[in-house]
Amino acid sequence: MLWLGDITTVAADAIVNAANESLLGGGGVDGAIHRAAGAELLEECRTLGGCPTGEARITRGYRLPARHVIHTVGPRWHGGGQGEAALLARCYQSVFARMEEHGLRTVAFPSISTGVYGYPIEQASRIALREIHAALERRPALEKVTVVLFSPGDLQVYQRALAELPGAQ
Ligand code: AR6
Repeated sequence: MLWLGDITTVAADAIVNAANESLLGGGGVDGAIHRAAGAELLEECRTLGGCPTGEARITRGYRLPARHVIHTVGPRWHGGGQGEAALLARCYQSVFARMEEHGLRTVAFPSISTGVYGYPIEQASRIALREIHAALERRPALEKVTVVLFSPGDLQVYQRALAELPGAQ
């Protein structure tokens, strides 16, 4: 379920992009996904008209090994008092809703919001794993969910959060 590496190399029905509301690319994992997928991804994103925070939009994967990209927009961290936790949870829920609509069974997530958007990773990891666990219980069509961490330190944080997740073992 937890993997250390580059999400652009993952072959799955979908990989998730931590995008911004424009859906027109950026730095971090967003930049890496657009570089690896090629210019056609940006062309398709231009047709979508953006995406509000907490929602998700689906495109093809183009040159990626993944068949689709599900773009979601995580919340920027403003100290935790502006609904950040609920918005982050909605990102995960929105991705699973798009998967169900399109009959997708396997997905890889990055750690949404914990880079440029500054969400503390200890808190974000607990929300991510709680939502993934809930989706695996509620959605029988869901086969495999991976979280791809980009540094050993981030992987350790998620491993600790997984060990503490109620009902996950
Ligand atoms: N594979 C897996 N994870 C990665 C990769 C990769 N190739 N590259 C970075 N990460 P971020 P955010 C990790 O900043 O915080 C963009 O400019 C990274 O180490 O990509 O949601 C968008 O356009 C971190 O743990 O996303 C938005 O403007 C995690 O991915 C803004 O950043 C998320 O970091 C979104 O910020």
